[in-house]
Amino acid sequence: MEKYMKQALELSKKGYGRVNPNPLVGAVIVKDDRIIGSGYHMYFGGNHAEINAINNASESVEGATMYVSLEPCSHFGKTPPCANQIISKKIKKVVIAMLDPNPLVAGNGVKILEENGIDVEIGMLEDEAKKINEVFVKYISRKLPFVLMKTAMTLDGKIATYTGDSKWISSDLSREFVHEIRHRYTSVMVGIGTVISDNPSLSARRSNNESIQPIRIIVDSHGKLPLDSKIALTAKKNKTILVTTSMLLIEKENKIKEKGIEILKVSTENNRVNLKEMIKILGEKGIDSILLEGGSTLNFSFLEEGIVDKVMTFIAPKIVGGASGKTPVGGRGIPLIKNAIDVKNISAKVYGKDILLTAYIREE
Ligand code: AOF
Ligand code: ZN
Repeated sequence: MEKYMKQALELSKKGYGRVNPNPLVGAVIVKDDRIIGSGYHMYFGGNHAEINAINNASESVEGATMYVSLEPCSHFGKTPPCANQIISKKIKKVVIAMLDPNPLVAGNGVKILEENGIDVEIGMLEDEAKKINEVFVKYISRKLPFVLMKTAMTLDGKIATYTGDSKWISSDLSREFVHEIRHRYTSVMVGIGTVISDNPSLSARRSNNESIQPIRIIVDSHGKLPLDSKIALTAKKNKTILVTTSMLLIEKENKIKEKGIEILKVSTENNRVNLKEMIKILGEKGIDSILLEGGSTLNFSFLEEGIVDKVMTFIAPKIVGGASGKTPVGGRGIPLIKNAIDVKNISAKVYGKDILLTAYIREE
């Protein structure tokens, strides 16, 4: 029954921000139309959801049905395979929202369950499940971080007035949601221009809950980072990576390192950081997700390189005009509409006084 899978999916979301780069997984065990156990993957390296649900069960799970948001695993990883545990506890049926894209599992979990006489049903609320795990799905198959480009603009498409003022365009409620995303994502990234103009702290500050702090990544090809910026002053507390090139002078490099900032040097492309190389290295370092928060030059470069997966645009009911006021995506731009970057699956939601548009650049 879908209501049980819905509950498994809701449970899985409790792991947001804590399980990366592993998947968000929830499981509910049902007997005679009653929930007798439930669990979710709580933190990276912890028990898988299925095991937590079995361990939490209030009675024997023999003959019961398990609803689980991801195919049970079949591999020995940090923990033994969940499929084996399901079999030995004599669970009768397993309903799965989505198959596991992890090449170590990929259908093998289902195969083992079926070979052991367990009924398996696949695909209940699959689209919802895939959306919740969109970061995992990309990262496990390509080892590249999932990139979400977030912008907030006025109704007339500006991210700042012509004087450069930008605090605040979107409402409190929209900004609260941004902190929720910073909590969920492994890293948050900006270009050096944004550090110089806004002096952001790039921390996650949810008002009602404790937040997991994202790794802060600054793209700064020449090493212009002000040593008295909030980023530099808080780097000993919040992990920070400065992505730069050989154009960074050694003297400045030492000063940046003294602040507790990790330096990542990559090759240059048109005198700037080679972004494709950068995200490949970040993926290799285990960073599964990047929340890209501007500025407009870096946003365009990311889009141009085809490395953005999802866009979220808050539109505030304000108009500021001004020909020189910045827009969310700057850079050189695309000369012809026929070559515009198409977004897919666009959806709109009202967020306080703002409208949030969400769309995808590439369909996985
Ligand atoms: C999880 N949590 O609830 C489920 C997972 O690194 P390991 O050994 O914990 O294994 C991670 C893989 O296990 C993961 O990529 C996915 O394929 C599978 N299922 N993982 O972290 C869970 N059910
Ligand atoms: Zn497992």
